[in-house]
Amino acid sequence: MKEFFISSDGIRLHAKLDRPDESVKGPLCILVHGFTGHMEEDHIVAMQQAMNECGISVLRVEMYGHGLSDGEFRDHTLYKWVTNMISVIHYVKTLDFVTDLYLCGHSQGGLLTMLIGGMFPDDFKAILTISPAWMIPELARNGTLLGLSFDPLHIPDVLQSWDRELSGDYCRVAQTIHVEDEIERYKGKVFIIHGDADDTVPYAYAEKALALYHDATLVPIHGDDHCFTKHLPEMKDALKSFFLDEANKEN
Ligand code: FER
Repeated sequence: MKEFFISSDGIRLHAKLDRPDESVKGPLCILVHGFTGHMEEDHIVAMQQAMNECGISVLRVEMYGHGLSDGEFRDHTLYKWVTNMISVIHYVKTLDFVTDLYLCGHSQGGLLTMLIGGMFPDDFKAILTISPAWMIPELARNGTLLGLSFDPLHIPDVLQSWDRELSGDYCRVAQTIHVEDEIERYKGKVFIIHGDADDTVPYAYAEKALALYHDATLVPIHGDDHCFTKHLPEMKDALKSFFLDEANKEN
C-alpha cells in the first residue's frame, strides 16, 4: 500500500493505492466514500479488498472536507468534489501501469461517480455506483436535505443536522445539479449495488438509475442497509462477480 496526497487546486487530497501485483500492468479503480465518510469505513475497505482479489488496483481517495484531506466538512460542496475528482483522474492518467480505468463511489460518492461519468464518457471501462445518493439535488430543490425542512428559495446560511454543521452553499450548489443530464450523456457500462432496506437512500433510486442508463446492471442486497452492515460479504461477492466477468470477457 502506498499512501500519499494528490493536489487539487491547492488542496491536498489524501490517497491510498493498493496494488495486487506491482510487477504487472492492469486495471485500476478509483474508489470514493460518501457524505461524512472516509476511506477506512468497513464497506469502503471491503470494496477495495474485493477489487484487489480480482486483480484490480484500487486508488482510495478522500474528497474535500473528509478524512485526512484538506478542507472543512462544513465548507464542502458537490462542485468542490467534482473539481477534486477531475484532479484525481488527471493524476491517474500519469500512471503508466494502468490499463483500463474504473470509477466507483458509495452514496454521495456514487452521485459524484454518476456526474463524472457524464463528464468523462470516454475514460472509464465502466462506472460503479453503490447505494447512489442521486436524490440529493432533488432534496436540495425541495428544501428537505438532511431530513430538514427549509424554504428552498431562501436557503439558510447553515444547515444543522446529523450532529454537524453544513454551509448553505452546499445546498445552493446541489440545487443546480441535474443528474439525469449526466446519465443521458454516459453511454458506457454501469454497475449498481444497493441494499433494498436502505433507509438513507431509497432503493427506488437504484431502480430509477437502472431504467435511465443505457447499459446498467443492478444487484440488490436483500434486507441490507445503506452501508451493508448486515451482508457485507454478499456486497463483496457482487463486486467480485462484476470484475471477474469483466476479466472473462477480455479472454
Ligand atoms: C441527505 C441524504 C443522504 C443528504 C446526504 C445524503 C446532504 C448522503 C448520504 C451519504 O453520502 O452517505 O439528505 O443531505
